[in-house]
Amino acid sequence: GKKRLRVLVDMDGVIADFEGGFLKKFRARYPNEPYITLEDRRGFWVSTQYGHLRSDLCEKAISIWETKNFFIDLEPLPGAVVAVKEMSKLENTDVFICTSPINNYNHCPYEKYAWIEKHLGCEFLEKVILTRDKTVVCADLLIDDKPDISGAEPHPAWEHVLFTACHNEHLPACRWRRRLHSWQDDWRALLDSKRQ
Ligand code: DGP
Repeated sequence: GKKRLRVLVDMDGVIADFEGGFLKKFRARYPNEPYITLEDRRGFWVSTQYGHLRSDLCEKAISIWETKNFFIDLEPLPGAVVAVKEMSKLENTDVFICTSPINNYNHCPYEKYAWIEKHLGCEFLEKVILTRDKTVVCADLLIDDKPDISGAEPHPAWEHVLFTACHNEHLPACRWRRRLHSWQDDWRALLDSKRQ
């Protein structure tokens, strides 16, 4: 097919290791507090699960990603940088990094741009979409680890492909939603399936 394709790639949990970075910094800052291993993570919201473990751990969790250098220090997920660079070099393919910053804007938006420049290169700064509502962004595909993506647009243009993460891997298989299991999975075939 010759159709030009627009792909939105989420950042945290898809190209940047939010969960690993969180756990490492939580354990370093609160060495005497209980924590949730990545194997035991359930549900998208980290603070919700920590709050269920013990109510005061909710705000302790939030303090981790509100601290300076949390977002810039995140490691790229395996294969992500190579995959996104290769994807953006494909013919008839426009790739955007579509990410929701946390509402505490002191460090997060700046560090997200800095992370993109550091790991993907300054040409990708042209491709950043910061939004709290991904449903109003028009594209063919959204690759995102968040299971429920809703907003002002009830019928988003994109097909949401669920990127597998520690918090969503136990969700039952869903007939109408496809997954990308990792960046070792066949993302080229996924894109080709949308070109028709
Ligand atoms: P996105 O992956 O683009 O949908 O962005 C979601 C952001 O929220 C990402 O930075 C991860 C972060 N996040 C994860 N758990 C929690 C939580 O419990 N509370 C808040 N405020 N943010 C969270």
